[in-house]
Amino acid sequence: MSTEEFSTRKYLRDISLPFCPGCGNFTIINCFLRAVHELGYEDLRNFVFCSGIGCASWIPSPHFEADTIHTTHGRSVPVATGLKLVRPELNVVVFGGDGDLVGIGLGHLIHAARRNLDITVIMVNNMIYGMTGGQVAPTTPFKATTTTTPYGSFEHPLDATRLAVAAGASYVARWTTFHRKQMKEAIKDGLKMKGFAFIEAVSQCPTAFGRRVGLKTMKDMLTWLKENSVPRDEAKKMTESELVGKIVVGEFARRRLPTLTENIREVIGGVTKGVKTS
Ligand SMILES: Cc1ncc(C[n+]2csc(CCOP(=O)(O)OP(=O)(O)O)c2C)c(N)n1
Ligand code: SF4
Repeated sequence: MSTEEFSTRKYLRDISLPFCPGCGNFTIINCFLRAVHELGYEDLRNFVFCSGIGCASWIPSPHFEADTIHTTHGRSVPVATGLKLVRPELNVVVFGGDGDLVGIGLGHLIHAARRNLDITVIMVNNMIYGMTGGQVAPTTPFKATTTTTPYGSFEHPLDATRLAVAAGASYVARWTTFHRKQMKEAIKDGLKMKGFAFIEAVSQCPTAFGRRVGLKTMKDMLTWLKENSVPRDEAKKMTESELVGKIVVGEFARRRLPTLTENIREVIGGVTKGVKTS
C-alpha cells in the first residue's frame, strides 16, 4: 500500500471526463485507480491500456496518464494479445463496454480466456449500447425497453462472467457499481493474478438505459442494482427461474493455470534444447 494519500488526479491527465452526470464510469475509474494505489503503484508507467469503441472505452484513453491504445470497435483484446506477447513485463489492461467485448468482440474475449492470456479485462456492463443512443445489447435484460426494442427485449441476456469461467480464465468476478469496495478488491485480485482476469462491472447508464426503463437517476439505478444483486452463495440455493433478472455477484474463479506466455516459452525451450547457435 502506498503511504501517500489517494488522489485520482495523480493518475489522470488534466482533461475533463466525457461522461454524463451519474454515469457508472466515474465509479469504475475510482475503483480502478484506488486499486492501483493500494497495490503500491505511484504512477501508471508499467501499464498499457487497450480499449475499443463506446463510452466505457473512453475510461483509459486519453484520460489515464499512461500509454493507451484506443482501437476499433471490439478489437481491443487482439491488440492487447499482440502487446502482451511482445512486452510480457507490462501490465496490460483492457477496458470496454458489453457491446464492445461480448457483442462485436465476443470471439476475441473467449479465445483470450481459453489461452489464459495474462491480461486484465474490465468489462463495464451497462446493459445497453450507451454511446450510440441506447440500442439493445447482448446483455440487455429480458423484456427491457430500448430504442430498438420499444415493446421490450425478447432475448435473454448473455452471462459474460459464466462464459469467461467456462472458457478457462484464471480469475473471474462480477460486482456492480453499488459494491464499490468489493469491485476495488476484485480489480486488485485481477491485477495480481497470473493469467486471464475478467471483471464484470455491472454499471448504471441513466441516459441511454435507465430513463427508458423507469430508472431515471443515478440513485434509482443504484437502488435497482442493489436490490437485484444476489451473492453467489445465495444464488446456489435458487432455481434458474428465480434467478431470471437477478445479478449474481461475487468471485467465480481463482485458479493458477499456465498462461499463454508460459506455454509458449515451454514449447520454445523444448524446440531449442540442444540446438547449437554459432
Ligand atoms: C464496426 C463498428 N460497428 C458499429 C459501431 C458503432 N458503435 C460504436 S460504440 C457501439 C456500442 C457501444 O456499446 P458498448 O460497447 O456497450 O459501450 P457503452 O457505450 O455502452 O459504454 C457501437 C455499436 C462502430 N463504431 N464500429
Ligand atoms: S450514455 Fe450512459 S454510459 Fe455513456 S456516458 Fe452517458 S450515462 Fe455513461
